[in-house]
Amino acid sequence: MTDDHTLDPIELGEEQVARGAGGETHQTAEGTDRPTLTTQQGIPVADDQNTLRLGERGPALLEDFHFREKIFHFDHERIPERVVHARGFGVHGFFENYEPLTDLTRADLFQRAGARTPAFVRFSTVAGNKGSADLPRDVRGFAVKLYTQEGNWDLVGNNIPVFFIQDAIKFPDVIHAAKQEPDRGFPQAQTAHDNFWDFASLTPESTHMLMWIMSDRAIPRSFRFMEGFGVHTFRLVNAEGRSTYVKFHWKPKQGLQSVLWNEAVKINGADPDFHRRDLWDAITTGAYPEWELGLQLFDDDFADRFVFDVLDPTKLIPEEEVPIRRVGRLVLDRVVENFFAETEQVAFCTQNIVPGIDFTNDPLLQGRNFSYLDTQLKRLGGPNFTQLPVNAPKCPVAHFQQDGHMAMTNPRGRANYEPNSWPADIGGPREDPARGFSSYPEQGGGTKRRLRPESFADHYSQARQFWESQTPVEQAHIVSAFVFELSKCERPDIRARMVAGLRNVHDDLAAQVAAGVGLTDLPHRLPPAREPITDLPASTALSILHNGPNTFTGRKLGILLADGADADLVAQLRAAASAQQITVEVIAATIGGATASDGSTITADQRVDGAPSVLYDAITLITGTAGAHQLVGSPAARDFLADAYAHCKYIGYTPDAEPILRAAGLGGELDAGFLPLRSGEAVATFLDTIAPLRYWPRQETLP
Ligand code: HDD
Repeated sequence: MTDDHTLDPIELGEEQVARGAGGETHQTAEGTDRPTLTTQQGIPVADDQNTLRLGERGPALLEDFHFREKIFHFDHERIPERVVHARGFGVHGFFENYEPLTDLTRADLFQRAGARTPAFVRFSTVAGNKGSADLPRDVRGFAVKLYTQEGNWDLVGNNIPVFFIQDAIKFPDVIHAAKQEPDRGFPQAQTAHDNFWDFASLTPESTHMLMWIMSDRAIPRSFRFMEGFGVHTFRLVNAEGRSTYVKFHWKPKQGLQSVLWNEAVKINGADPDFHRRDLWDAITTGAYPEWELGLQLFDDDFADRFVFDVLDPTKLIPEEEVPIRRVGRLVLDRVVENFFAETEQVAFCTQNIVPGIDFTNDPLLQGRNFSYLDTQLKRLGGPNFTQLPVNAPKCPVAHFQQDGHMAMTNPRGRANYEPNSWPADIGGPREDPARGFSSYPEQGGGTKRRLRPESFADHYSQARQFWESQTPVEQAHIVSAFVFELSKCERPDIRARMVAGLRNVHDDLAAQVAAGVGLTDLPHRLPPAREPITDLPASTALSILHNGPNTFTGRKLGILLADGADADLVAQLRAAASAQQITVEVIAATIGGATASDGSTITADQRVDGAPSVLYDAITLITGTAGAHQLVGSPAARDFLADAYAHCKYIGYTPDAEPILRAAGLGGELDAGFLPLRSGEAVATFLDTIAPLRYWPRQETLP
């Protein structure tokens, strides 16, 4: 400190040196070149530590423009969070087209094999506010902006192929019911409360989606391991104007994977940023996640004979009935430079489609086409949000729209209207009927009415098909999720009404949920609007476990280490893991690590009480005898193991480590999910064995 109480530059840490936008640089006391701190007006700042004041202990002066600008700007940093999908994480990438699809669509991005289209993808949860945790039980948004040469195409989808409601007019109701209750402002980021289940149990059309959100689809292990769906039926339109119906799918090359509910609860505490960190780590280490774009293509004949209405967004088309054609890949390979500029300011709008793609009359889609544009005005403050770099098309833009808040790219030339008779250089653009977007000339007409079509009346058959398509492990998880959520409802009549609705799905499900919430008598089933079909064939595409990865690649292995650990074994594990793009983290009683058997120090990435085993896909326990006894005394280490066991994870262990297993209550005969490890002995085989990710037979033996 100097006498006049200003900070000496030498005392400023790295982090205190503000980021400049470039500009003039100066030599700091450490001898490095850094930009000079300036105001927004570019005026160099001499002192950013003290306000301008009159006298040593006198009042601050209004004249201090730097202070006023700094505080003014800070006061206005926040913009309204999204009314839904507030918490999200966006990254850049590209879409690569496999082969020309000219027979199906004139959309530019599908015209050439190998053509790459830049993409921005934002994943999100729906109900939680911006600062909520990553792993509530919730739908995940999967919004893709494709910057094509003929304008931006936004495919604003979810990780679930159906929706709660059939008509957009019910959207405010379903969202109000799901989010925090208005009088108390909680519970946040969860549907486990009376309002949600009150609405859901009174809205039979939500039943199919309820099955999906009570399944492990709603607690994905990471954004990388989930599917995406465009949900609605859209149209592809080729150059001759022929239309083909299409449903869009994103298929993760990494396979599907979810966590268990008990893990999700703990992950939210241990690392509320679990999903965004995972994506950030994967991309920054070069393990770029990929999805294939799948098209389900069908015509009017199929639509007419399909047992459900293809315009009903609560229905899917089983892949077994209309197989998926994979037409390209989406690769996410670049993290954002600035979270606010990109992830917060990105504005997806379902009405952003390009020539060659068109809407259908799905009433949910039609309503969305109003809502998204409208919400961006509120959120981003004016009509020029399209000029923000993340939203701006990467193809030429020419129009007569002008002015408004924050106009940055303004039309040039004299004419700002058309028709006009000015020459081309100042007369502005003209429409082009041949190249421009034209809506598919669908026949319409009928009586003006508010109604729900009769063809939307079946609310249960596909919910039952979903249930019957799950493995027993997955069915058990669905039952527990219903029981958990309904047990949080204070009103018994809501619980009973929901169970009465589930009787239309499957009596096995209804009976198990009823037992779980303590209903002694199964309530009468709710009268359905239409009798459900009970013999739809099971579809393996609907199960996560049938679509697992069968490789540990891209997953995370935790090594709990203590003194006396076999250094060779750790080195071999690391090498084998790295060859398969598996992330390894070493966890120890202190962040300093442990002393290995050869006397070397193995440093830790995590301290055991900061890295519970829920953060890892499998664990290994590598200790010497003395080290094992040190860990026995650590509650965090015991929890680490007990949780890994209860979550059906594979546990590799060295023989000396057995005392900790016992201390964690894992006595008795160890099941086949425990894998003894010795250095030199087939470490790669260990990695192959843990490829199924969980040792599910254990679930049946757990209390
Ligand atoms: Fe929506 C955001 C997905 C129905 C109104 N929605 C939003 C986002 C996703 C979805 C992924 C986040 C976009 C982002 O990351 O910025 N929404 C869906 C899907 C739906 C759906 C798959 C059904 C198939 N949504 C839906 C309806 C309405 C809205 C029926 C209104 C009538 N959705 C909005 C919104 C949001 C939004 C209020 C909030 C923030 C935003 O748009 O940009 O306009």
